[in-house]
Amino acid sequence: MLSGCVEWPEEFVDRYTAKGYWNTQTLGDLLRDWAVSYTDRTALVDGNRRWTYQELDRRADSLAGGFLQQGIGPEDRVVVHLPNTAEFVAVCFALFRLGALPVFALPAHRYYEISYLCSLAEATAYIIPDEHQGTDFRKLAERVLADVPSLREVVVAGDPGDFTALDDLYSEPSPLPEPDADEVAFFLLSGGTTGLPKLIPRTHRDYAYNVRISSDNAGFTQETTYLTVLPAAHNYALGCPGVLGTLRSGGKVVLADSGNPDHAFPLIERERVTASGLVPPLALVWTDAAATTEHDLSSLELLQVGGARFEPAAARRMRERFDCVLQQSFGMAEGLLSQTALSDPDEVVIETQGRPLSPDDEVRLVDSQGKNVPEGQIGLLLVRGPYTLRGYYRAEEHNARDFTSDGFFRTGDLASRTPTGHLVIRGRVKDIINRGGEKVSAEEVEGHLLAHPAVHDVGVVATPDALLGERTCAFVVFKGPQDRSVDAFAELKEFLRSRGLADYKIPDRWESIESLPRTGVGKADKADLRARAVRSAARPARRPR
Ligand code: OOB
Repeated sequence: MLSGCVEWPEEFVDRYTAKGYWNTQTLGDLLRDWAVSYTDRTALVDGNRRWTYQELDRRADSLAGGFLQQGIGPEDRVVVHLPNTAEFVAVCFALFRLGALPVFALPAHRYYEISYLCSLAEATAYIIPDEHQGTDFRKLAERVLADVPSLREVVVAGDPGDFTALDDLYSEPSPLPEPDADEVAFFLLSGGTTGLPKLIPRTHRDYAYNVRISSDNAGFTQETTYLTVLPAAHNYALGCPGVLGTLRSGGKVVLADSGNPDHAFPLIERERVTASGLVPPLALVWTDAAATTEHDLSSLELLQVGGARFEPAAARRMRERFDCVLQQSFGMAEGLLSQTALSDPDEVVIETQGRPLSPDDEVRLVDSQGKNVPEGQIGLLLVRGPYTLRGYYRAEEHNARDFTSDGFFRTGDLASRTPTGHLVIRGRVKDIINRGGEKVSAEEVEGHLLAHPAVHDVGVVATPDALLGERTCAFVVFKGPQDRSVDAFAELKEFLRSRGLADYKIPDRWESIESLPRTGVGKADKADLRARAVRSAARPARRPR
């Protein structure tokens, strides 16, 4: 396995292979099979473009040849920063076939995240759109290129400016390297328990299994039309079952740039969409919009909701509003997927986050000493299994903390289990804000704020929100009393933007505080801060700009 990654111990390799979970096909091989089985059926719809399975397969080969000529080869890390477009899918398969390793950045990421990812992964190439939602990605790339020594190549989907055009890379098919299925296929980003995101290596065989079990659990077939509204670069929409699970089933993937009902509902009607995956805030918006829409949504058979806690009341309303199956989905880029089944009764779908998908997902719920809690009680969720990582990439120190000595991943989530084995996610101990499915590491934002000369100390916590579930609240201890104004917060926001932080990480609410409350061991008392944030939310917000 790629150096810097942690292998599964041999006994597990043998077990997962013997049970047929893992096999020798790479993700690139799978597309070859699908092109043979599904030939000229539509694989992708992107605006007015439609690619068949054969065309996607041809494009993947042709692009892979072009990447190779450009000097991008096996084990090269390539930061892929593309929105939901057909190019995203073609680029993924081209890189899978080469054994080059996509590092999936989210469309919302900006200079700070991208330069960090490129440096951490020692990326040789960076793939971008020309522009997306008002941002010129070529400008972003210029900055990143100047700062990251390993980066040699910027490839642009669209008008390349001074860089290389993706369209120019399509070339005559040439012999390609043949990566092994036990190798890393790509990197996902961790939602972050610590300051900076970590890279999660996913192998061909573990992810192929992930895609297989999740598309089976969702009942995907050739008749499936999946609408991709969340970023396809995120595990949930990529392969749970998402884009890859639809392609595996011979269905049609409709790529959308936004989940806004104004955009999504006409697409559902036009393409006769049968399934989609949403985060809870989007589920709320769809539920409201469906009441008055003039669009025909009757083709919908399955709506998945996951990424953050879905309140039972909201789930119930959605279940009543849409004449289709609701599926709760609890997952993580690190691996474990727990989803309700199509046949689960309403109460289970509304109240639980389903059951782990593999019979060999070993889930433990433990107390702070690592002892199993009694059945039905809340514990820290640990997991080990055939598609859950054994270690982050190049992160020995974190790995020592985030994994038990026998290889269980400490998810940082709190859960309980019903007598039927369904998981109910009850909270978490990791220091993140789950902003409607988008994960914000408190430590990361605090680090940036501490770099501002007026800031003496800072604590970032979640505050409850009716739409997003949680929003971010920053408690700031200023160095001087003159700084404690709304203007000072506006400046801090601007400061975070100027550092190139993704917009979703910028705190929604700001409070100044004399000093941070401390726990007995001197750490910032986040529980106290959260309680203060709830109290202050009852007062009018101080939201600069
Ligand atoms: C998904 O993946 P990530 O990596 O962005 O975030 C994982 C974390 C989990 O550890 C948990 O804290 C939270 O997001 N989470 C949920 C949840 N689903 C994820 N918390 C409560 N209820 C849920 N249903 O978010 C992800 C990956 C694949 C499929 C679905 C979600």
